[in-house]
Amino acid sequence: MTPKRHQDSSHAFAVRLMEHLVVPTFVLDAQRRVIIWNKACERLTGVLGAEVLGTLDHWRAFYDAPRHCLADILALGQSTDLSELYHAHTVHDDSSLGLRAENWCVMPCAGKRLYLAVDAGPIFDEEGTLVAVVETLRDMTEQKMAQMALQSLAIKDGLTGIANRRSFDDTLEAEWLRAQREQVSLSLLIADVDHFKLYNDTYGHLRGDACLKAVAAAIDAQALRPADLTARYGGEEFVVIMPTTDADGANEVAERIRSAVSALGIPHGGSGCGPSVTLSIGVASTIPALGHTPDGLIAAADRALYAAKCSGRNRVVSAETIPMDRPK
Ligand code: GH3
Ligand code: MG
Ligand code: MG
Repeated sequence: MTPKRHQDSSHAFAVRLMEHLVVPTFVLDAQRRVIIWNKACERLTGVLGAEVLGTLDHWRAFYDAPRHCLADILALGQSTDLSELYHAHTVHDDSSLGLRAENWCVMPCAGKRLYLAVDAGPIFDEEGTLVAVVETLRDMTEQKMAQMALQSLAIKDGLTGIANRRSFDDTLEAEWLRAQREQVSLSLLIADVDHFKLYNDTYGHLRGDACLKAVAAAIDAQALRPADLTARYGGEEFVVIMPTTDADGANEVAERIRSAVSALGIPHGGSGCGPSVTLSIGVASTIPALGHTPDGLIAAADRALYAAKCSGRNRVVSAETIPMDRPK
């Protein structure tokens, strides 16, 4: 075989190898035109090589509006765009290794949204000039969905779907420190379903669960600011953290919540304590002083709740001034 023929056949072999590689792969030349679009890439994207070869249209396989893919970013040397364009990304210390990123892709031709892990690697000639960029793709959708489900399980209450006790503790700690730093008000309310033991005894535990779900949704719907957090504190007790909200604002929210739950009209008459399910609510607000912990705020809201129970239930009581007992 002559050297020329040998070169031709090894080039043909390299192209065939790329074509049949099980990893979805496409290659751009230095002008970012598609020069290889392998079969696995066709299967993943639903776009045929014939539709994109020789064009700058590879983005159409992944997104529904023009934008750069990772291979373009590498070819253009614009890695500063990565955080804007990708959900997650890594820039290797050694630039010859290229770029790595992850993203949710619309996949217009495949007809399903996929979470793709993408590597873009540069190919240089003997002089060190960039001649092509290879982009390989991995479908990570299942792993991403499983990870998101686990994350959601860790922060959500299983019965009501609102935040759980753990996210309440974490959020209160974070908001406390922020309010302390910025010296702004932080408010907390604790709501407790009135005579709920009697509700369970009268209507059964399953209806009790359904009642808690409805009450949680009604409370959550009234905590309107994006920064507010509604959580299940435990049993039939719910909490709302209201950052940058003073006592007046917090009392308004609490009254709205009380009235919304009462308006649900969940019958509680059979138990002989009122026509429908109601809440008692304790509210506390403070501008956190240095050296204090959120425990004082919780204790104050709890005392206000106790006062609401003792003074007849279905009401809001505010602990306007909070004696902060224990510095850290
Ligand atoms: P009060 O008006 O003083 O708050 O009276 P209460 O009966 O609501 O208070 P108590 O603390 O005596 O009862 C709370 C009840 O909440 C008892 C418990 O069985 C019920 N409970 C707690 N968690 C759940 C739950 O997840 N599902 C159901 N169905 N009931 C629950
Ligand atoms: Mg209770
Ligand atoms: Mg109760």
